[in-house]
Amino acid sequence: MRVSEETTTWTPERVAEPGRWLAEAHRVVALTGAGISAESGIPTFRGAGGLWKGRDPMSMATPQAFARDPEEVWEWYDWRRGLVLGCEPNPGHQALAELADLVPDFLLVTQNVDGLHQRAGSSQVVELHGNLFRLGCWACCGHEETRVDHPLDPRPPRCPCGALQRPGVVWFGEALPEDAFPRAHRAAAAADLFLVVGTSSVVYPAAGLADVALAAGARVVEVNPQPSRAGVARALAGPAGEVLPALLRAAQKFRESG
Ligand code: BV8
Repeated sequence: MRVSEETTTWTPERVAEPGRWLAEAHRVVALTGAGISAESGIPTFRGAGGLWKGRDPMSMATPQAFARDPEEVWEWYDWRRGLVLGCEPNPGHQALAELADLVPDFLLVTQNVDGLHQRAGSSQVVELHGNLFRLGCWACCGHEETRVDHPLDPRPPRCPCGALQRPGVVWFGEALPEDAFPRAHRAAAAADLFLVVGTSSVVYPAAGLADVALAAGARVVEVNPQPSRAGVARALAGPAGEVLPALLRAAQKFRESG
């Protein structure tokens, strides 16, 4: 793991400078990963334990797994929906929702499929990897629906076209939603400041967005107890639920001081 020489163990005093960067920025992008939902009680993909309900997310989140055993994969996502519905957004999600009111041009891009950013009040959310509560058609007929009732059913329901329905998420080896990544890429290329929050930065093309921002001259700030990104202007080594509210307060304080 390469750690920036700017790694700062998180303390409220040490977010003053990144807070000023945030207060002075015109175009900000925040890219979030599973880590921002960790304090809400949702396991990360590669965290300690790493198994969800005894299954490895990396082996379940593939079209091959669904083709092999649609009921097992469907039931695993149904379990995740139940888990997420029992969780609440945390102060990290809420801070990013408030950030949208502070920054003239803010885009929230998430790899997460749990919908917690929306439940925290974020309105503009680019979901690169889909959403647990959206259903698609396994035969790709184009039918989509959003279901928030739980449990849906232990077996995959049928699409109106007769094929199985599938979780409306992007599995490994699948293309991202056609408008999501280009929109995120454009915003990263135009950003003054790019926040990387709660991600191990190993899944592409999402992980490449910070490199796009860096190449375009943006400052990159990482928020993660175990920072991993290279080339960042500052790595705040702490939990998003504490660091993001402090960063927002520092920016608001700088703004108020005129
Ligand atoms: C694509 C939805 C091309 C499902 C997810 C071979 C064939 C095809 C593609 C590939 C291939 N080899 C590699 C690839 C590319 C592949 C990829 O990147 N693989 C990796 C594993 C090497 N990517 C893809 O397949 C993508 N598609 O490339 O398509 C294409 C183009 C055209 C046509 C056809 C194909 C699709 C990737 C999307 C996969 N779906 N999720 C589901 O959820 O079930 S990805 C999954 O990983 C989640 O979305 C998750 O968010 C994401 C990334 O993980 P992280 O969010 O970073 O989570 P992680 O656990 O890793 O890290 C958590 C971090 O939080 C840690 O750093 C930790 O320190 C930190 N943390 C912990 N606590 C806190 C905290 N931070 C802050 N606060 C805390 N409290």
